[in-house]
Amino acid sequence: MKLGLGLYRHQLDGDHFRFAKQCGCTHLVGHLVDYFRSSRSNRPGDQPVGDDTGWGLAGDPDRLWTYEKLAALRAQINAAGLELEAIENFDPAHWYDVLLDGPRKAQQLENLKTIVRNVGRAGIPVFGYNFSIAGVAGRVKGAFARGGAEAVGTDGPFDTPMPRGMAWNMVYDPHAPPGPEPVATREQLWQRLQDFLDALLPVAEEAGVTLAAHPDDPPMPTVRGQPRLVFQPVLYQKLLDLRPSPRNALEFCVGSLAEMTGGDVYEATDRYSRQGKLAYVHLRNVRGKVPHYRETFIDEGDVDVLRLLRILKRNGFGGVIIPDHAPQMTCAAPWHAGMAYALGYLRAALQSLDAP
Ligand SMILES: [Mn+2]
Repeated sequence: MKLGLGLYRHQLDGDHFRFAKQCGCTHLVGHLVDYFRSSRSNRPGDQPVGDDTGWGLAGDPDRLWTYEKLAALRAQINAAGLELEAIENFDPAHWYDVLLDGPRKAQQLENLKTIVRNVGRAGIPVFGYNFSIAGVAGRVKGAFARGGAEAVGTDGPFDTPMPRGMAWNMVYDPHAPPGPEPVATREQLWQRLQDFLDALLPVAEEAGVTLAAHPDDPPMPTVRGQPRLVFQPVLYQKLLDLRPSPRNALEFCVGSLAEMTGGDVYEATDRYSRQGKLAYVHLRNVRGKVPHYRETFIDEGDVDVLRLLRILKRNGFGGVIIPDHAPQMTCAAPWHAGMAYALGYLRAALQSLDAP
């Protein structure tokens, strides 16, 4: 197993690459969506949370991520002695009507194909996505982790209707007419995923890019009144079986799976890693389940992380593990300290698993 770090768009620079290397990482996962653009409430020093207006303004619908930009990013990361394992998340500006089944859907599926082709040509093996109408919404922030470290969680369902002009918890059209976005049915949402996979998988197969699906975060049956796709562990199997392909795989988020009300995180880890379906792993700890859970330090929540890593090793998982989120530690560099703590813990755990 390989240790990696996920970096937000504004962190894709030499200092953060060196920080990852210093923490023992060999791989990076990069975000190109700017989750903090024109945001009313998000601070770029931590994972995005936002308020009922979402994280902020989505990107430029007409500017797709080019081969040149992706290749330059990979080269810069390689020069720092690291590999770029994945790009994580599409910009809502590039696929809102794929999620909402709107009038620009056909054009936006072409957008996504272009991006996946560019990612493959740049030699980046994985694209992580989260097929979600409301996105990562409804979380709160507080002194939830050990010693009062700031972390996120949920305080109940969040079903305030999603306004028009929003998708995936970002604003793609600030001038949209007022009123709520019509609510989709669960069947419609699965049909939209199927349309996405039918369009993208042949391109991914040709481009050598694995499409890796993140489960719902938070994994509630609805958020903003809109249905969710993978909010129970068993629904990951439905996603895989919908369109079987070596390029249809999982961005396996242990924290989100542990927050789910059904199933069991160890059983789910065994089941999906045995199938060889984990493209890469988000590994964080959590206390409680939806609709009331808290993110914690990696060594203090409900998940026995060492047991989980033993399951991955037993099933031959050789991919990248990143800490996903970490609580903010009280010091001059809260994000760095939180990540360094999680990475140090994971590095020790992986070394001890590999010891004779
Ligand atoms: Mn995750």
